[in-house]
Amino acid sequence: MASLTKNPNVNKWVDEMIALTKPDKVVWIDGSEEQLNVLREEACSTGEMIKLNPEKLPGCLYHRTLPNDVARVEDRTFICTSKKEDAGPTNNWCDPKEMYAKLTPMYDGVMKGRTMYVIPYSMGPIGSPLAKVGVEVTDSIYVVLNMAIMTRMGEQAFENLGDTSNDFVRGLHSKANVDPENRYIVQFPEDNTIWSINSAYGGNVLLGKKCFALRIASYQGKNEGWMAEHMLILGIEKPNGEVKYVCAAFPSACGKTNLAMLIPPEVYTKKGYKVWTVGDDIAWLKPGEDGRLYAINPENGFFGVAPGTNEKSNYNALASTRKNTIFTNVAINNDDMTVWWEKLDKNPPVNATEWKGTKVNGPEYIAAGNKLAHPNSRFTAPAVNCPCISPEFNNPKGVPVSAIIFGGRRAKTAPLVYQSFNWQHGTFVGSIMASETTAAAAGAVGVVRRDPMAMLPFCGYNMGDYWAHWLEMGKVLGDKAPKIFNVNWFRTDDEGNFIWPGFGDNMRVLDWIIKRCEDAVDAVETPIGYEPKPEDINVEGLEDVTTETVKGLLSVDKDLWKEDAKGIHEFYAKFGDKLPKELEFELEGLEARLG
Ligand code: GTP
Ligand code: SPV
Ligand code: MN
Repeated sequence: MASLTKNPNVNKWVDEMIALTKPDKVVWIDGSEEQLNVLREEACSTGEMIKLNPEKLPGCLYHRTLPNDVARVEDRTFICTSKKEDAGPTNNWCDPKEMYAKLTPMYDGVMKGRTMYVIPYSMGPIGSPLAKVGVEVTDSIYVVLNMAIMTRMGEQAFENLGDTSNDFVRGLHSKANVDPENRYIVQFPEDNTIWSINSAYGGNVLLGKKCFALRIASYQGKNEGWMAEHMLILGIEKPNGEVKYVCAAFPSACGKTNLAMLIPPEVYTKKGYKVWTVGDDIAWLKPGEDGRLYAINPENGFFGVAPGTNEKSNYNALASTRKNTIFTNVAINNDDMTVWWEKLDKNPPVNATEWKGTKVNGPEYIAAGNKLAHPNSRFTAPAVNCPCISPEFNNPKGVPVSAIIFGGRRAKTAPLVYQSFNWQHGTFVGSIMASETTAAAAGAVGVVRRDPMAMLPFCGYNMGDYWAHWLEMGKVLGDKAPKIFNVNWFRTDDEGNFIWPGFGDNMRVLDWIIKRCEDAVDAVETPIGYEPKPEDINVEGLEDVTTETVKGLLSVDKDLWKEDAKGIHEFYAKFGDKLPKELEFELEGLEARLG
């Protein structure tokens, strides 16, 4: 099939990939519905995808991956820069030459008997000065159909690139034999290149997402004066119609999609407050002409965690999945070919197929201690489906950011919310983030680990240089910089129950944050930062939470924090002289204030 572009750089690279992988057939993805329909039919005829109930879930498809291929694999993810220190102590590193030499034989002829799909895509709105183009070649229809939802895919991306530019990210993916022993997710930031092999799962293979929009883009952002962050973007509309935008960085499966789409509690909706979603996972941020920081969402859909999503916890996410959505590793209700996952409702299907593909009696299977859906099962839903998608979603300029919020899962240490003293201290607050691990990555769940800015698995260069870049951006933005906050929805009581109701009620905390940005409310200075006066968190309409509860949620246990500071010293020590001295200074300041 003929190429869709005259761009010689693209054509040369695609030819090289064809020569390497030797597919039987090459299909250029133009992005048309006709072409996508042919691929959907083909995938359903081979069993790769399953068509769901056309009345209840129109346009929806189901896919299950191999049980050994259900999450990102951080230990098999590499940053290959010529110098080891440019990848830094938190990334797996390998010399690019060595890595190319190791992987090239694995790709040699890997697409024999298969079709190669060439996917042009734009990360960011078409025509946006902040957008960037990628081309992914893959032997997976599942990847094509997901990229069709997650990105602006097809010929239009080549219009953005033009006929001569060489500024596109080259992504090579083959599922090969889906062999976990030979699975590699490799970024070559210096070559604008990503090679992924032996996986067919989400973040490992939808190369526009974590591999490009975070790992490669964070590296580009450092060199070009912008930032790529693991952040949601939301707009809070106030009763007077004004909209304030905030970005929030939480680690994987720690609540970004939920916060991005929240429905405020009645005390707020009846006054006229509303929340608009711009993005739920990734933000690209750049100073605008007015000197403020502007954010775009490079994605075009949501690759969201299914379990826990329901009418109450996230009405808007659930509504987004009712048409033209792909479900991965959830359970099927065979009576009506719909989908089910833990906490969707209280009625697991009796005639169920669990995520690995075995027919089971749902209630009995669960009673025996099993899960019907994998904990990291996901939906891929088009952003246009979201009832609260922001009118600014496609704005090529992005939205101006008033506040940046960090957060993680901490059972004890971190309070409900606090504000940093300034940008430099805020960078410190982001750098010391820690969170309990989740099912979004392979490995143990529930272990506390440092996850600076929620970027530990996604920073495409030395984290010390990344912090320096943050500090530099603060200098560029000056007094127009967003205010920086930290939140924790996950404090638990002695029985391990979450104390804060979370979800829609997180609006009560956002309210205080916005007021702080407007200088409309006072704060209390504590050793760790500014905290709300407990009575300034609105608890009207809450059943189990009083101002007294809030007071508890805001308490700072100095001994726990002193213990934490020791851990931070150890963590910082890994970075040697790459650690910005400003952060060392902030850590000393914290310890001095703790006494
Ligand atoms: P990634 O897509 O992996 O980056 O995840 P995410 O950060 O978008 O997380 P998501 O919003 O999908 O939430 C993951 C899990 O956290 C779900 O099981 C939610 O039910 C749960 N969760 C989200 N928000 C809250 C909250 O405010 N409180 C509590 N207790 N749980 C929450
Ligand atoms: C995450 O793990 O942070 C995700 C899902 O958003 S994945 O696309 O697999 O990275
Ligand atoms: Mn994520």
